[in-house]
Amino acid sequence: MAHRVVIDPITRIEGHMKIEASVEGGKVVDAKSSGTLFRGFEIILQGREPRDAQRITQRVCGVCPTVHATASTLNLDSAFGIADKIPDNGRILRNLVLGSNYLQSHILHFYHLAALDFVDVASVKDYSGKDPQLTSVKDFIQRGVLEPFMPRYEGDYRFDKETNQILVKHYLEAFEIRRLAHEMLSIFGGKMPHNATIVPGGITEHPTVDKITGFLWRLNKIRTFIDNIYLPDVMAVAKEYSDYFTIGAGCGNFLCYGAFDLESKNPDYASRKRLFPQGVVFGLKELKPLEPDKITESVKHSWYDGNDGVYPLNGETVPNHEKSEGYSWIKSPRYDGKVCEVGPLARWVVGYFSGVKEIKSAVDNCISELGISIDKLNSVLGRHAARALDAKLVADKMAEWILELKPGEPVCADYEVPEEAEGMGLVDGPRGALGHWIRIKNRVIEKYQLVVPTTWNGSPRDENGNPGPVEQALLDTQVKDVDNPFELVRIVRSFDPCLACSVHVVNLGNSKKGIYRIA
Ligand code: NFE
Ligand code: MG
Repeated sequence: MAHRVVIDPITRIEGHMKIEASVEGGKVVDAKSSGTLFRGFEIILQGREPRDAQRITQRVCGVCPTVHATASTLNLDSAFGIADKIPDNGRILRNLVLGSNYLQSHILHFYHLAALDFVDVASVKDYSGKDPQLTSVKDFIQRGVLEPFMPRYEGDYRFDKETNQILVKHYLEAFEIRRLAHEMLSIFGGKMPHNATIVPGGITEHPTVDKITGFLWRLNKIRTFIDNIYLPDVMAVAKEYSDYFTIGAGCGNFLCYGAFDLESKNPDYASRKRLFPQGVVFGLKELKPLEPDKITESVKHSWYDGNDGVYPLNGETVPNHEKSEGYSWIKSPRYDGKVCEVGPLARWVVGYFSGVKEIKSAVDNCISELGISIDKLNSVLGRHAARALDAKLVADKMAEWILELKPGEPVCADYEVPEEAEGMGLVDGPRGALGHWIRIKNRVIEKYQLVVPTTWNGSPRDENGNPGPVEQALLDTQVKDVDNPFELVRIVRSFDPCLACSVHVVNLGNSKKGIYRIA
């Protein structure tokens, strides 16, 4: 008989996610991923001045607000007819602000969310050195004050004591590095989270020599951390836990909208030249150009009323928590009817198949050092490796881009808000493909739709019964102990899911909802 494993909530991710898996004979035979928060942003935006979109949609998430600023401004640029008018300074500064957020987000994910699946923090109780940070962690652990590290599922921790202690030290150092990334973002973004400067037409901040210098020294410290600590740590995990190159394979289709504009004269976001190119790779074999008309959403198993297979701008957000077939607040986006994974791995697969030189050589070096074939990247560790390579490439490129800024030259183009228009903004954020769509009528928002990266990865089954990428990645996984399913959380966390920042469905009565074991 199948054993039902429920992990609710999944911790060390952003937002509220529940996983249900049926395990039979030690193997996952069925899996369901649910978003347990309602996102009401599309409804909140109706009837507002269009430029509220880039302020309000950033509030979707405190971790990746910058890509919402980017997607919503690309969306407004296209609706206002100025997508080909952004000055180079504006384009580059937008890239630097978005890149700063990529770096903090990837370092956050590896060290503060996922690494403790592989690193035994409890080893610090035997620490015998003099580092004040590790001594204080040791003190906490010895006094039994274990949060936020415990309780946890007990993983099959494989590093020796010294290596675990060094990795915990890196966990602590990563906080400082993320602070630098936030400061760097704030130099041209005003603040983090929720920057104030990315606007239709470009950006409101001007480059000056002192701002460039302040940005660059921080960036160089972060690059040193990525080169000397982050990448080697990911490789160490990859070597010690190499079986995780065969665990957690997803649907095998990879979608990327591209990111970091290298030109601003082509108004078509599906073909504009970007650091990460746009495209779709099916079955890790066939590269196809991105055709936005093929993006649809379905709600068959989501708590919404509406039709299935609908282009986002024609979609609706009509919540219905009573729907009997529903099991998630996440909709099911599909590309040409197919389930697609998005995120750093998708970016790197599409970049690899597109023949981007830096991407190809970094992937080839990585797989040759690990002694694996390219198809093994479709796995838990492949996602971690791609994220680390992503951080390195973006950081190195930022150091080049910042020197292309021209102090004194324009940062923003003029525009008028049209009476009626439609727009679309497509760009990859840290977690993958993000789309915003707008319809303006009488100079206000009539319709706004967002399809976010975790909507793709965390989606429930569609109307054809096809499970979403996380659900597919869980299928067939061997679970040693159904009461301690650490294999499953390692898979889910490799996607870096984010279900954050939406309107909670609350019961204002004080009734007990359930008893949760947090792990
Ligand atoms: Ni809230 Fe996000 C990113 C976006 S994921 S973290 O990256 O958009 O759904
Ligand atoms: Mg949506």
